[in-house]
Amino acid sequence: MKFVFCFVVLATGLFTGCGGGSSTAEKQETPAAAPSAATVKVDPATAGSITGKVAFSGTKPKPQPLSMDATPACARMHEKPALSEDVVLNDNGTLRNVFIYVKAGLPEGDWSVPTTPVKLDQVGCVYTPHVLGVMVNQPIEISNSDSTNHNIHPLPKLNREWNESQPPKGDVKVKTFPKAEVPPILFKCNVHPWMRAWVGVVKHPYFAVTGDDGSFSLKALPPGEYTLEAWHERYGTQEIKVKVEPKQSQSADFTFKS
Ligand SMILES: [Cu+2]
Repeated sequence: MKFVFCFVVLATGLFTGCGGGSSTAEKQETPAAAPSAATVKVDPATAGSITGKVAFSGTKPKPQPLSMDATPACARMHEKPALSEDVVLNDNGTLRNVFIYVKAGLPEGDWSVPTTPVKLDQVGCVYTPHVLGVMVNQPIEISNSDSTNHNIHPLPKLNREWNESQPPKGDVKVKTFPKAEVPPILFKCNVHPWMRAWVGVVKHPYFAVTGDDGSFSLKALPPGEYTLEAWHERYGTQEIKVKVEPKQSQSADFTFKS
């Protein structure tokens, strides 16, 4: 076995079956409030990584301005119209807002869930960030930085749908999703039809979203043969198979075509 399973005995707090150095072995910090019986531990002595980028080829779509005219409170928060983020191309020819995760190949078991929240804000009547990833049961803190009302409305296929308003600078909402869900969950706002965010929910920590250089990195992976999936809201999904040998840094590049 190239990785070590650790069995957490809740009643006593004892750990059995763990390799040496368990106190420093984990990258994930605090375990979830209620871990189940078998939590996967990754042996840092053999862990590897996958890094890559998401290129774009083909006809470049023109960024479309969002029409906020119907809501002056939103329009006046922008000197120039905000642009739709459904396709964002970076200067280096890569594609932003691609959600990448390990779809298959990880060891069976549960993964420690960080208690650190992932943040989703509403700024200038735009969800920020546009695409994000979170682990199953990891808290998502949703805030409203605007001086106008929003109505947060996720439309999951596997998790429970909800729909709640949030007043200007209102209290932060803390939400979780108990089931893994990719393609990511679409978040809408019932007040402002242009507002969209996408939240990918994964049961393990191996996911990333491409930013302004189109790159991604999945670290502390146990050695194994993996299927990576990259998802983009306009261009769909792609898969790559990647084999990670012990301590190896492997690369995997995607290309989306228009
Ligand atoms: Cu809104």
